Amino acid sequence: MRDANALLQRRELMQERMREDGYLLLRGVLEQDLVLHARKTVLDSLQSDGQLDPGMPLMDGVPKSDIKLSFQPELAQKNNQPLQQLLYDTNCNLMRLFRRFLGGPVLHFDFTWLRCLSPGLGTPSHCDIVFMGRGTRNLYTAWVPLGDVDFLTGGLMVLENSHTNGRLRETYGSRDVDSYCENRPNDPALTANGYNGWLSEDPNLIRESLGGRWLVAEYEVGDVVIFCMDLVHGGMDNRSNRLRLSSDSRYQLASEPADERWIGENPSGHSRAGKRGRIC
Ligand SMILES: O=C(O)CCC(=O)C(=O)O
Ligand SMILES: [Fe+2]
Repeated sequence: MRDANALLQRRELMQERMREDGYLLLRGVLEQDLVLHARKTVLDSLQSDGQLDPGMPLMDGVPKSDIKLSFQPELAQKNNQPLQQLLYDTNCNLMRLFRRFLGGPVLHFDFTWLRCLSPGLGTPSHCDIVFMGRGTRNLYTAWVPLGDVDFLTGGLMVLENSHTNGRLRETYGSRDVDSYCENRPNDPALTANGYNGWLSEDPNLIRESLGGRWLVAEYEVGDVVIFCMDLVHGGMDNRSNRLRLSSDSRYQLASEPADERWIGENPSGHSRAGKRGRIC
């Protein structure tokens, strides 16, 4: 991936790069003390639940060998005050960055996707639009490494130019994981085994079929990647003995419609309350 730090002061240049690449990699722009504090808060909580190897330093985040963790949004909520501040405080760098990039007052989703990925396979390839596409498409994800993430630990990867694929946008990209057929009793989409939203579980196959390269980077505390809803991305495998900690959160102009599943005190998310029927 290439970084976009040189464009930071100019909204038009950031917008142009986003149209061109589908992502902006920004190095060292977040408050490092808040990132580390957020990491510590997550690890403190895992440690008090007995999930970390007590023989290893806390901040290394080494899980016990029999512990499998992945998506842990409960560790991102109000009790993780430094993370909330880092991601959503209007006076902190990330919200300021979005104000500049979007050019107006910013609305963020209240739900935070917090990941503590155990050693093992990475997040399958997907576009975010299928999980959060009921409002504006002018919506962006901020992927924030909560700690340094090298190639062994495996962070975010993005598929080059995939956001410009019109056919993908019209097919896969027009789906909604929480939509079901009202006129089909017991539509499996209503159950927990409904469509999971993945484009592919095999990053090599999807690259061969869509073209482009998988673009990767190693990340440090303070970095962030911002990307658009149509960019195919995933997570690299974690081949280390540590957890890979990161958060992803979402931002848009406050003046544009928002996907109600992710807004409010207790967002409905992909629960039954978030399902929407249609006639098929
Ligand atoms: O962190 C990951 O493994 C996946 C991240 C992701 O899908 C996202 O930020 O939207
Ligand atoms: Fe995603």
